Amino acid sequence: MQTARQCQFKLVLLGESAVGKSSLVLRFVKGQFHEYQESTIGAAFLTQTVVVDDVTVKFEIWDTAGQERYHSLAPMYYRGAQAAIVVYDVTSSDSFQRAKSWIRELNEKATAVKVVALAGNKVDLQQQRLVDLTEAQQFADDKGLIFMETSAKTAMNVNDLFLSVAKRLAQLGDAAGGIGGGAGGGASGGQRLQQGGGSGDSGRGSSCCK
Ligand SMILES: Nc1nc2c(ncn2[C@@H]2O[C@H](COP(=O)(O)OP(=O)(O)OP(=O)(O)O)[C@@H](O)[C@H]2O)c(=O)[nH]1
Ligand SMILES: [Mg+2]
Repeated sequence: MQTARQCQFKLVLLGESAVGKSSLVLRFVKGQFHEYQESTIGAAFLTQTVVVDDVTVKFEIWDTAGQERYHSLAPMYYRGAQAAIVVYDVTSSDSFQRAKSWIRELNEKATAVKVVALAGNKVDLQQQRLVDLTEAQQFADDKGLIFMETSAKTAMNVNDLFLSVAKRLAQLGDAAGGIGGGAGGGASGGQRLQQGGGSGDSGRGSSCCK
C-alpha cells in the first residue's frame, strides 16, 4: 500500500457579512447548518482534513468577519494563507461587487495565496437570484479562479468546493507550499505534517510540502 503524503495549508474565507462564510465552514467541518447563524466577531478558527488522490490535506481555516468594521483585520489572516475562498450571495449584487474587490486585494497583497476560489452561496434561493451564473463563471475564468455555486443550507457543492481547493493545492505541490517564504512576515508555506515513510514516490520531488 502506498504511503500517503500529508500536508497542511492555511485557508482564509473572505466576503461581505451574511453571505454565508461561517455557514459554509460549519457545513464542511461539522455537517451542520444553522438558520440563525451569528455574525462572526473578529474571526473564527477551525480545522478539517480531506484526502485528495494520495494526499491528506489538513486545512487550518480562518473564517473572517465580514462586517466592514473588521476589514482592517483581514490582512492578518490572508497574509499567511496559501488558499482563499471568496464568498458572495447569489441574491445580492453588492456582495458580488464586494467579492471582486476582495479578489483584487488578494492579488495585490496576499503573495502567499496560491489558490483562490469564488463561491456563489445561497443558490437554494433561486427565485431571489440577482447574480447571473454565467457572469460569475466568466469573471472566475478570466481571473483563473475555482468557481462554484453553493448552498450551505442544502450542502450543495460545499464539500466539492473545499475538495477542489485541496486538489489544486496538492497539484501545485512545492509551489504552493514553498513560495512567499517570509520567515518574519508570517507568509509561511504549507507544512509537512509527516514524512511519507519507506518506498513509494518520495524520491520524485513531488511532495506538496517540504
Ligand atoms: N438560504 C440560505 N441561507 C444561508 C445559506 N448560508 C447561510 N445562510 C444564512 O445566512 C445568514 C448569514 O450566514 P453566516 O454564515 O453567518 O454569514 P457570514 O458570511 O459568516 O457573516 P459574517 O460572520 O457577518 O461575516 C444566516 O442566517 C445563515 O443561516 C445558504 O446557503 N442558504
Ligand atoms: Mg461569519
